[in-house]
Amino acid sequence: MKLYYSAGSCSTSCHIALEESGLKYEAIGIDWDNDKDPNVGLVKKLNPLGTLPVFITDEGKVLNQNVGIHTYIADKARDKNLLPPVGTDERAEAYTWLGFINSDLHKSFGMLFAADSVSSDQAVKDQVKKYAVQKTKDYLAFLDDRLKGKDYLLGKTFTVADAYCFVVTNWAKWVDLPLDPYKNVQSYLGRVFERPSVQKVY
Ligand SMILES: N[C@@H](CCC(=O)N[C@@H](CS)C(=O)NCC(=O)O)C(=O)O
Repeated sequence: MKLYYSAGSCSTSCHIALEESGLKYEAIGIDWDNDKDPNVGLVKKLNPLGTLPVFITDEGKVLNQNVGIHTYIADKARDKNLLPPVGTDERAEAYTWLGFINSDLHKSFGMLFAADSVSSDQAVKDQVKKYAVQKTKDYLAFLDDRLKGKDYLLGKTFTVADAYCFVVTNWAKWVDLPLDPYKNVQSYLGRVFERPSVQKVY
């Protein structure tokens, strides 16, 4: 299996998941800003949406969404418990977290990254930024509350949802959003950071 990713972006989380899985894989770093990188054109062909991650299974199937890729990796390495078994409440809980990270937290940070390009009008940019900052803070406060007394999102066991949550929440640094008010989030990030998989790829 092959992963195209760019360092620090959400696709890094798939890289962490692969490392946790112990599966054999190839990870190819993409430099979006380098037109001469032949993989930039290749990835855009493989994924017309123009986003990473792009993942190719050993059977040649192309996957281009975080949730699908994380699930695929976890299910290929069942012995590593990177997702709870199908049909359990815990599996549904893990998907609830993947949904929150993918369509709430990831997207509110995404809005912050995009705020400067939504308009040439500074007042509009400021308004978008204000809205996105508030949304992101609301999500971080929710996450902080839910992490109370837990090592990982599902309790004691690390799952692919933690890999994704770790990478996305760390974007707070990139947008100067202090994490000091979210003590549980801070200790959680420190805990995930210590994992050998994260040390190797992050
Ligand atoms: N819906 C996609 C979104 C992936 C996504 O937003 N990727 C970002 C990096 S975090 C990207 O490739 N952005 C490049 C761009 O939009 O030009 C998923 O969940 O996998």
